[in-house]
Amino acid sequence: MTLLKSNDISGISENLYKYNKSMFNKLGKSLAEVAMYAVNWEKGSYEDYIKNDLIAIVPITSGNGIIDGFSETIKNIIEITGFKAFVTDNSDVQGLEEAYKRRVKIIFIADDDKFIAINTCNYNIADNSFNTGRGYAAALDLMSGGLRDRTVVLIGAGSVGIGAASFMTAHGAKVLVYDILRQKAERLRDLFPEVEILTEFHSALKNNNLIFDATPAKNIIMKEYISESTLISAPGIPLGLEKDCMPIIKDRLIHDVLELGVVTMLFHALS
Ligand code: 2YC
Repeated sequence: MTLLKSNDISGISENLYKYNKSMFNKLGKSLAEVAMYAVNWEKGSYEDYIKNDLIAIVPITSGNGIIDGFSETIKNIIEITGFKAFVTDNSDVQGLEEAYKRRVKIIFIADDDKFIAINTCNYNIADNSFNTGRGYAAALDLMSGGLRDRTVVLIGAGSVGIGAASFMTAHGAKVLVYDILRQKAERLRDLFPEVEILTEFHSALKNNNLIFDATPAKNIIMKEYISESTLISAPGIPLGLEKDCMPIIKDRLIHDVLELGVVTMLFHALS
């Protein structure tokens, strides 16, 4: 998992309103609606939850320590969906105590290895990587008009790839998975037997126009793989596309640093 730096997230908060609108214009759904689709939300409108449920973010000082702006950015992303959220005054255990004393519904916490959201009532635990995969797969489904019977090339079989595969297989896509560590691709196929393992992904990228980049690698998607009909879901940083792909792929790309994954975590934790 790529560790964020403060300047990776510095521009997110002031762009949230615009980003949410662009998501709606591109996919016909807001960030919250894409997330609800991703987690198969069956609880009707979430307005009642907004009124009653409070969300806390607890800064965690372990490992590389607090990332300046991280908790505040998570708070702002949650609040763009309409929920009330706050960053605890204290970090770590004292912050957890503060959140519980304020009887919050969901607690977001992240150390260097895991980023989760905990539901204090039903014990749901939403993992950022798995839910980022699901949220981005739901976005690819919406951008493509539906993944049923379509082939998707999934590069990366880690937690993000597993989340993506769980959504895509459930929605009838034919998933071709490649991972530089074959045993990770085999582990993903154990979870989703209908998935096919690729021994290399270059020809698959040339012959298919739906791509999910679930790797932390740079520059693995070159412009010779991109056509006018290519659609790409590429969560997180670094972005796996080479720079000269951008004028070709244009807005047929779903990519952000944290936003869609965090909102999908929220609705998974609430569900
Ligand atoms: O400020 C804090 O509370 C820090 N402990 C937060 C550390 C987050 C580390 N994780 C990451 O940078 C990446 C993010 C892309 C989300 C998942 N991992």
